[in-house]
Order: sequence, then C-alpha cells, then structure tokens
Amino acid sequence: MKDLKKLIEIASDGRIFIQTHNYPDPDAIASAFGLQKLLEHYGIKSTICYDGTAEKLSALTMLSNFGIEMVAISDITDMCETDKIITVDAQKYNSNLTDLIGEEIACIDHHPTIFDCEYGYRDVRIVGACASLITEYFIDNHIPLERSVASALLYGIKMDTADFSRGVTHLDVQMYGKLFLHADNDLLDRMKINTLEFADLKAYGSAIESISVFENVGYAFIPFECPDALIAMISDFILALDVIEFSVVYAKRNDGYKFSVRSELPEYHAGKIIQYALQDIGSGGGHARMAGGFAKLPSGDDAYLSHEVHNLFEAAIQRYVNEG
Ligand SMILES: [Mn+2]
Repeated sequence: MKDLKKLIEIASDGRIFIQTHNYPDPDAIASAFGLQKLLEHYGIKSTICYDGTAEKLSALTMLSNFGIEMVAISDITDMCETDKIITVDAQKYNSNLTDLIGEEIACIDHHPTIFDCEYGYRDVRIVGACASLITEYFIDNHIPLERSVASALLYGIKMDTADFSRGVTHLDVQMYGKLFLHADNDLLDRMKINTLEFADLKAYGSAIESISVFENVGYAFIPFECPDALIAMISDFILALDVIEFSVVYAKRNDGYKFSVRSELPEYHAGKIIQYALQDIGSGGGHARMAGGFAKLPSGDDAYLSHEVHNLFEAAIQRYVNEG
C-alpha cells in the first residue's frame, strides 16, 4: 500500500533507476516522470530507463512536450548489482519487463499480479492508470505539481483509460480533477487529436484485412513487427466494431507473437482468458477489460496460425466461463 515515507527511505541510498515496461506507453512514461519528480522533491536523483523502443508518436511527443528524459537500456553500460530499480506500470517477472542486473526494490503498478515478487516497497492497486497512483502521492503529501508533470500525468490517465471509458475508478476521476487545475489543457487537447501516424495505417490495413469474427469474438493478425502501443490501439479499434465484444490482436515478433486482448463483457475477463490461452506457450495477463501477452506459436501459414489462435482462445473462454 501507499506509504511515501517508506518509499523515500528505501530509495535514499544507492543509484536509483525507474524502469517502465518495455515499449513504454504514455501511462508508463507519465508515471516514471512523475515518480522521478516526486523523488527529486526529496533530493533523490534517478534515471528513467526502458527496453524496447518508445517510438510511438504519442510517446515521443510526451518526451519533447514535457521535457522528459529516458534512457534506453542498451545505452546503459554501467548498471551493477548494487543499483536499485523501481518498476512503474509493470512488475518483475512479467514478459513485458526485461530483468536487469540491478535490484528491484520497489514496484508501483496498477496491473493485477501474475507472478508474485518480494519488494522492499510495493504499491499495486487496480485503477485505470498508474499515473493516478503517482498523482495521489503528490496530492496527499501536498507536493507542488509543476505544469509539465501535471500535464504528463493527466495525459497518461486519459490515454490508459481511453478518455475515461475503460477501467476507470473513483481515484482516476479524483486525480483528474486535481491535475486539471495545474495542467496545460490546450496542449493536451492538441496531443489527443494527433495520435495516429502515417506508418500506423499499414498495421491497421493488414489487421483489417485479416479480421475474422466468431460469434462476438474478433481476431486480427499483423504479420510484421510493430510497437505494443500500436497493437493495443488496433485491439481497441477492432473492439469498436458493433458485432465484436471481445478482440484478440496478435503481431509477429522475431522470437514469437505479441498479443493484445480487449473485452467489453463483464463475463469475459480479458486478463484471465489470455492467461489461460497462452499459459503453455508463453504468458499473458492483465485487467478485466484490457490485457496483453507474449507466446510462441507453432510454425505454419497465416491460415494455420489463425486457426491455432482461435482454438486457444475459444478453449480459454470456455474454461473461464465454466469456472464461473
Ligand atoms: Mn498503465
């Protein structure tokens, strides 16, 4: 649970890294930036780091608009065992968090836990955005919110909750109210409009081409590498089709397949269903309405793959429904 004094205590010696999940999205970046400023308020310096790329426009514009500095893990050559890591918007042992040599001392996250891990400090609460948890530390402790920090956190909340339409809790709404007073709301409105890049259209195009629907479940495949955040956006897009109430989008990676799942049905828990579907060939998990995972699939042509994925999720949905 939330205990700022304890967090500051364990972060007050050694070199501190704040690590987001791989391919960080706006909520991960906002949370890391917010935490960095929070620690700075107590005289603690830290470095934000990530694996994968932050190549999506929504992520890149955050860095330039809010003056956020993040270092790719490939550019950190001197991390050692005594360095300390705080994971944000991610938890140790998950497939979306590269295990680094430093010691994971703390975790602040809003995802359900898939693999238990002992941290010196743990604040994992299921809310719409990790940025809401970070904001609460500022509010509860009366720490001033700079305009750039408030704007970044607000952007993270908006993006992760799909503009307050997904997984929203009272805390998200409360924190939105607080941040709104300090944020650059005109800038945020402009950022929200321009989130689609020209290159994204290619991924949308192939997903649309491959889409198949079985009852109320939609499947789509992207046969080339693309960022996690884009796969997630396409999963949201497929879910917006009126006949689809549960979407499964998977994209090729050089060593397997990245999955993104969305559900609008309370009786189909996205996190549980993907966990069941991928448990023998990889791993997956997440929230009731949004989840992700990574797995290897048997080799074969696209038709064979889609057949396999369909079978895996069909069985997982059955299993989840039967467990009631
Ligand atoms: Mn998040």
